[in-house]
Amino acid sequence: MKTMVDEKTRTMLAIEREDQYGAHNYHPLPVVLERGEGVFVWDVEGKQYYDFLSAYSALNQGHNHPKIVQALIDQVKKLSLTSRAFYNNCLGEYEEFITKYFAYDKVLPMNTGAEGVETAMKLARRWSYVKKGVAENTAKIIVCEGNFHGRTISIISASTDPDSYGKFGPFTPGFVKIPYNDLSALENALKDPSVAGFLVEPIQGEAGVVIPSDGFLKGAYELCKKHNVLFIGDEIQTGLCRTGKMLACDHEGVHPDILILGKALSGGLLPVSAILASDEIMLCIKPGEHGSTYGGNPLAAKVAIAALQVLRDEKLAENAERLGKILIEELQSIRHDHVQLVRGRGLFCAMVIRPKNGKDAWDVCLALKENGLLAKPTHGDIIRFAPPLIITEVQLRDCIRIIKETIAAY
Ligand code: IF1
Repeated sequence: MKTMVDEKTRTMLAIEREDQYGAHNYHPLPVVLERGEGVFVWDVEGKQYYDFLSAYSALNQGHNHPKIVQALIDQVKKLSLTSRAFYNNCLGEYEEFITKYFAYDKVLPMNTGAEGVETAMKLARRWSYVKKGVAENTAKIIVCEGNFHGRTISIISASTDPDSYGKFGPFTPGFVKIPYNDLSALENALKDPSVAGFLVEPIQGEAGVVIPSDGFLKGAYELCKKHNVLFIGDEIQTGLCRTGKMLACDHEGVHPDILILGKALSGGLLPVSAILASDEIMLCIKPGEHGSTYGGNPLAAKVAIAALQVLRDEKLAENAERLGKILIEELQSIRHDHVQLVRGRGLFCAMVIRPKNGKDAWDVCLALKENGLLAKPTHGDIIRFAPPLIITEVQLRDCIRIIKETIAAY
């Protein structure tokens, strides 16, 4: 029999321990998870929750998808890491699989999303010097206000969020910031002949699921073509079926010159990222000019193949498209002082909460947690709702009920 003190102690012990020994670079919701399966997670008290964050879309295939776990287990027993000093028998198979899967000539495998973005930045600069004729060390990359591409020094140099870049200077030069979803601002910025690339999220995730106007992505791509600039699609969060298509760029038929993938590329089992491009672009980087110890390791190769197969075999884009319509429609039907607006595409959704009586999105997430659903606010007033894409309609409607009841009780 667990007493209230035990329950409090078990959760609080874990939190206090992290507080004592871990850096304070996060402020997590006060829940301590110990198990995950599919759309569910359980905390150290054994309480079950719907995971409505999916580790920021790294768990599109759900927690511990059996097929992806099996691929990991089978490979880890054989060979997990060789470094790229030697070949291994998995990388070529993965490279052929993923390049054909997304219709590109080449892939450069990395680990975290930020490494993928950094690699894309380096490749765009290199291409501009080698192919476009930009004077060395003058290349510029256009980015959008409100972007989130990671947390390295060069990536935060492109950020407009003080929480990301504040007191981390000096910054990497060469970034031009324009408003998101603004084709005239983009056209103006593209007039600079030293521009190498336009780095953009097809939907801005961290900014709060900000969806551009219809035609923005297509228009941006065409402007980039007109000015011989690379369209660099950061699909780390929006890709891999999250928005109801395999890639968010697919909603407008845009094929990025450089595609950046991460997160669900491994189904949440280990960090796997990648950039894909044509030979003309990718072969601007020569042997020994870029890489990483773990980049393209056999384990990541096999896990990524399985993760991509699951997306396709289980038709997760179609499921996200169909259930996303239900989620967004149901949440938009909520009439409450606290709910300012709901927006989303596929199962990538956000609710903007109007603070009231000193309570904000954080308080709503605490109440949702008590009711068995985990979500996390971003920028104080926005709650992101992004369940694993394997969720069933019955489970989704149960989550909608929880969200509606929680808001109503507010
Ligand atoms: C954290 C945010 C989301 C990303 C896009 C690159 C990366 C990310 C579009 C870098 C990563 C993560 C980082 C994680 C929380 C989460 C996040 F809140 F930070 F901004 F999703 F919106 N491009 N996003 O979303 O990939 O290096 O993390 O593998 O830093 O807390 P990473």
